[in-house]
Amino acid sequence: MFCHQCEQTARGIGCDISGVCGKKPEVAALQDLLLYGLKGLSIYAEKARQAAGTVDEEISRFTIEGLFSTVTNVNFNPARLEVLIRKCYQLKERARALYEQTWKAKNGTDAAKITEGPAAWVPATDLAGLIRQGEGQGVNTFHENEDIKSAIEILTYGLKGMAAYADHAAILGKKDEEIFVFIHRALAATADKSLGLMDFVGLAMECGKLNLKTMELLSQAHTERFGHPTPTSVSLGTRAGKAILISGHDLLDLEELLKQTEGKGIYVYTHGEMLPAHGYPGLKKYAHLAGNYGGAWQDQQEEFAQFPGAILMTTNCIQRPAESYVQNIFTSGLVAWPGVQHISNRDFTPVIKRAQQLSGFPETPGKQIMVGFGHQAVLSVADKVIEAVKGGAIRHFFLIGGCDGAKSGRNYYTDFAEKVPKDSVILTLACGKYRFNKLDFGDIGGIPRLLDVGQCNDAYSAVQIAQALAGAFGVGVNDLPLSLILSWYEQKAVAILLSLLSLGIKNIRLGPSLPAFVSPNVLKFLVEQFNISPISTAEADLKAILK
Ligand code: SF4
Ligand code: SF3
Repeated sequence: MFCHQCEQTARGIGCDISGVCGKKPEVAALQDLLLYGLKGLSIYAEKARQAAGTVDEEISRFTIEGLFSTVTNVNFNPARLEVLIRKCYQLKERARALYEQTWKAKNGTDAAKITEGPAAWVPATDLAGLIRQGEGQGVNTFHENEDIKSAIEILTYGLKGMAAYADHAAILGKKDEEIFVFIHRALAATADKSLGLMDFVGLAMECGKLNLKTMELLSQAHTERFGHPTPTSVSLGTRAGKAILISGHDLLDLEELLKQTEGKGIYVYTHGEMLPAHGYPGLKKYAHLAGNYGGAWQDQQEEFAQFPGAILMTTNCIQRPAESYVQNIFTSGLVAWPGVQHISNRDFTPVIKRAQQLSGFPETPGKQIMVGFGHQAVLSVADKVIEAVKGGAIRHFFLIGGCDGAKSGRNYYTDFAEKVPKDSVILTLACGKYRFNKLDFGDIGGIPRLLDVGQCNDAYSAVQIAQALAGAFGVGVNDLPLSLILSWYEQKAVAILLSLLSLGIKNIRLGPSLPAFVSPNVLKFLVEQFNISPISTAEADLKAILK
């Protein structure tokens, strides 16, 4: 195996024996094969669309589900990956038939056969054969030129992240054909050996633009269903009673769980990226949505072992469950771990039953933290904010956000937030916030100094806030007293980074380390075009920013 798609990749180079995340070589091979199959599917989906004007929605939905299944910490189950791979082939053949039939009907001749590459791929008949096929399709086969390979990888990981958000939006009934068209076109391009470096750089920028659109769609999906988030205090204490912990990003799973647990004496706690759910009127109306438990994903083995109830993992990021809680944990959606019970169709009966068998919590008071500062909430007090900036009460804004992870270097973000001067405001989003969201930052004339904008996909909200402020001051976003201090871990962060770059946002500081899949020349290009820089120390970076 060789995988370096995430930040914790072995030695900062690549996982080649087994994944630091727990991904075994056979799972890596199956994910590589699924991606390869999706390229073949995309080649025919694109051709079918050109010939027939459309492809059926199952093909588009499957493409995003397939991509999302290869994101870090989502699907570790060979059996479920095999099902996806076989379905991928079936849909590829359906797209091929649609293309060839339409071609023949229009032109009276047979369409030229594609005889090699992913479009011509036929899956092996058994799992061992699929693994062998996947072993020959890893990232190192993407291109022989190091820089082109790097650009293809950036595009691929951006597409994976974008697919995750498109899937969340589609689950809530929001779809956009333009997004599907782009994903098929871009995935097909990754297999096209005639394309050069700047083609992929262009596609990566386009991916950033389309990902912003995808996050906007998801934001609409969330706010239309659950209302706009409002500032809300969340308890870190516990309520006496049975308990369920829900993690990940899927708010529909949470809503269903809340409905199904209503009146059953069970309290529901949010974990990780589910924390912003407390800010949505349509979710906080459930009195048994009790509070937030634990930190970011990388602490789950310790924290889940101590959780006296059932645990539900939606979307990502699951880690190998310890023996002590493997009977208590469940997966939903695209998440899968071998031996962990999977919930289909949002019927959470097994989760509820398990929670009822476990002891639950005693009543324990806890600290309160604030969430719910989405773009509507922040922009409703824009006048106050603008006045505070003009009057000198607010000197600078820092967006400190992104993924959390296990590396010790991530203390930088805690350190940075603590050292931000008292006359500056911190905006945060995604699970990286757990590095500092339980600290007291106080306020500036009633404006909290720490504003939790939401999940990683709410980067859309942060962009809305930045653009509105830039508009109010009559400057560009790069001219605002705003600095972006980002942390990345998995591929959704790559998609968000591409969105920010596609908006022309410069001077981003990125850590805790730079992606292993960015070649020296591509990095040079990013530095020249966007002045991206790696984080150094909190003191030095703050000094440089505020000088
Ligand atoms: Fe390694 Fe990350 Fe790939 Fe897992 S996802 S195998 S940790 S690079
Ligand atoms: Fe975190 Fe996995 Fe990326 Fe949504 S939950 S940000 S790492």
